[in-house]
Amino acid sequence: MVTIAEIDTFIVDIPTIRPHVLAMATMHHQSIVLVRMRDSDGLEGIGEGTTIGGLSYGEESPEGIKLAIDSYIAPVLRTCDPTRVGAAMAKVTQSVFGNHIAKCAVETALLDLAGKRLGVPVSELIGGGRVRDSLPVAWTLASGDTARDIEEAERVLDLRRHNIFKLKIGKRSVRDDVSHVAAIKKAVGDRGSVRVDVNQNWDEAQADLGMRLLQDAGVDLVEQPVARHAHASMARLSAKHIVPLMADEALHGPCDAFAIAACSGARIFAVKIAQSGGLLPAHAVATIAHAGGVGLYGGTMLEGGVGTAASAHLCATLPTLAWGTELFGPLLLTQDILAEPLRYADFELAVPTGPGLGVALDEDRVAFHRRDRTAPTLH
Ligand code: MUC
Ligand code: MG
Repeated sequence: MVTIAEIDTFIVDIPTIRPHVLAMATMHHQSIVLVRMRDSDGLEGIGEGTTIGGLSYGEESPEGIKLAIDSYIAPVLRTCDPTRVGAAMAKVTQSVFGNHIAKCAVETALLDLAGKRLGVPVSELIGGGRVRDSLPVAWTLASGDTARDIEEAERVLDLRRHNIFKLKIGKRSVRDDVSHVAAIKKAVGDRGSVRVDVNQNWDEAQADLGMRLLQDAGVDLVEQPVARHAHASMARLSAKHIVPLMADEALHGPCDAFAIAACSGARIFAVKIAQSGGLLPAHAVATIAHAGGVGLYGGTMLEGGVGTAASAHLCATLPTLAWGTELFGPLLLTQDILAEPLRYADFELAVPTGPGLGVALDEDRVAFHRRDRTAPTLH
């Protein structure tokens, strides 16, 4: 039997190109957790598990993700046949509760290994296989300053890199946030779609007002306006407003997807591989959405190149993806940790075509940004 000979988990900290202002945190860097696995045949698989703003976004931190993998998941994986990804992940799930981001990182590495072994892209190993080779990709305007956001939108429109914009709101009063969004929508006009993400920061009454005003301002979608467990509020808001509500933090895998679809809590799902616990459960989330008439969007945890490539492979298998994706993570970072960066052009991200994830790490950059690197000696 093939076995896993080596598992290395480490954190790399990469500065962002500008402060990224979200309702719950302002990011100045991203902490990416990478997993590298070598099997007994010498093949290598890589995976990523990344969250946002330490512990401010969710229940897993970068340090906790590494600890869960090193102390609890790796010992189980050492007893598994890595060529049987579903069986290995089922065994991991028997002994590790929750920890979806950590599970996503190792599942990604196993899928990378499996794809390399079979000589096919990861997207051919999920669902019915790949149905698209490129994905529409949004950009998040979150500098914290309206004029700077408009300049940024103009620049990426000129570059033909993005014509979908997601604005992070929820920090200021509802009316101040709406004025900020309306100014950006006015500047962008029909050249782009403007959406907002409230990251759970409104109560239902604020969301009611916000959704009405945002709809009048020409906004196309409102993401997670209320708390993730407030399914009844989400259902009332979805029924009341024409602008669709998208679930994000509320979705931690297929069980949540089923519950939200069943109560009509959202008309769009942001499918995230990390939040779902991997590409395979994320595909199940998408299948439930499809069965329930819920639209699909490929979400991000602002991953670096490895996690973004993995998300792209998942999204490439979805027959319907009406709301596009936001797989722009590497573009928010000052350094790309991939040997060959992902390709963004004509408002789309090209899904890698090589075996496995189809990406490789830039080993020098990774070594430099590794949190546990030994300090360079001065001569
Ligand atoms: C989120 O809540 O969706 C996605 C884009 C971005 O800027 O933040 C993330 C997180
Ligand atoms: Mg969100």
